[in-house]
Amino acid sequence: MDNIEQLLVSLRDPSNPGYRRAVAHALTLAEQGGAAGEQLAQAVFPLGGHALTIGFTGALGSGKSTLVDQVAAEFRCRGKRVAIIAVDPSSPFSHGAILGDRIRMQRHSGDDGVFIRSMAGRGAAGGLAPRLLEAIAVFDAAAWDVVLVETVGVGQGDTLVASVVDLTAVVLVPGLGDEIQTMKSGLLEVADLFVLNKADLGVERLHTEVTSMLELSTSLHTDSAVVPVLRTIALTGEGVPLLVEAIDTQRVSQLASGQWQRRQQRQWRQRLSSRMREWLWEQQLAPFLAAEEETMDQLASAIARRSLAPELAMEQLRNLWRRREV
Ligand SMILES: Nc1nc2c(ncn2[C@@H]2O[C@H](COP(=O)(O)OP(=O)(O)O)[C@@H](O)[C@H]2O)c(=O)[nH]1
Ligand SMILES: [Mg+2]
Repeated sequence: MDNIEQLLVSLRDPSNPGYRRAVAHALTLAEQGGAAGEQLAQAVFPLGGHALTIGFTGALGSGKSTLVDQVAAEFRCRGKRVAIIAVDPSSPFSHGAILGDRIRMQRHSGDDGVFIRSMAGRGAAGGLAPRLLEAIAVFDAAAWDVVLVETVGVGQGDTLVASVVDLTAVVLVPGLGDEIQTMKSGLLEVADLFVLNKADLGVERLHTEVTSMLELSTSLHTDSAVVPVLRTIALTGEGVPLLVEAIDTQRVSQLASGQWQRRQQRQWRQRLSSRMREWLWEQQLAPFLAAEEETMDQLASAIARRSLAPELAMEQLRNLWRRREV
């Protein structure tokens, strides 16, 4: 199946017996990157642009997996084909959590309209899987209507998911005591929807806090759509149909206002910049640093001995760089 053309044909036809295997294979290629991954990415690009991608971010244990499972079920009720990407925490302490996720989502096994894929979060800053975007593009090309992405749930990296998905749902739960903290770390800026999960435990106070925070921020961002705040009990599925309704409303209103298109353009700009950065690093900076390893060692040791200021070391490096470029 290493022939990309052939793979594409199988990817386009869900009724083909080899379809799921083709999707899995394409995902693996996309994740591996390299020449084959790039060839695939280029081939699937024109086929995509149809899937609705939704990121779920929030603290570990806030119920993201449980919620994603319910949201998937709700989309299935509406006749949509749903792909789920669970970004695994690469921490050795989290194996239990991953296993838990698998068990929770097992009820979809046997449903051809659901495809679950785990991706390792290793490597990428903030714990986001490095080739998440490419994996989403594969699902998109393979005619999945909805792609749900569950993030790791640790640290600032969770806001990164917003750079790869259409809509970001921030999941909050009562009793963590750090609601305000969470808002400060950038989640407020990326949220298209707030989900107050574990509503069975009482989310009145949390709701008030989030609402007042949103009122403060909307006075600053006047061109953004209103960010809805929804209550769910993921354990039972309560509130999930309303959440899916809100997702759809958000999509429609952002498309109408142009916010959707502006975000896509912004995302592609960021991706192009970061690819240029990577390219420059690989082509120029990495070979330069490798060639100047001895100089780097000498400079570093001089700085460590405090006989050279880092600024002067930088000047020397810049001079070396400029001379190299001629
Ligand atoms: N009480 C209550 N517990 C929930 C709810 N949703 C999820 N949980 C529980 O919270 C725990 C963590 O859920 P999980 O989906 O693994 O969270 P994740 O780490 O964010 O993916 C599990 O024990 C769930 O059963 C809810 O709405 N109410
Ligand atoms: Mg989870």
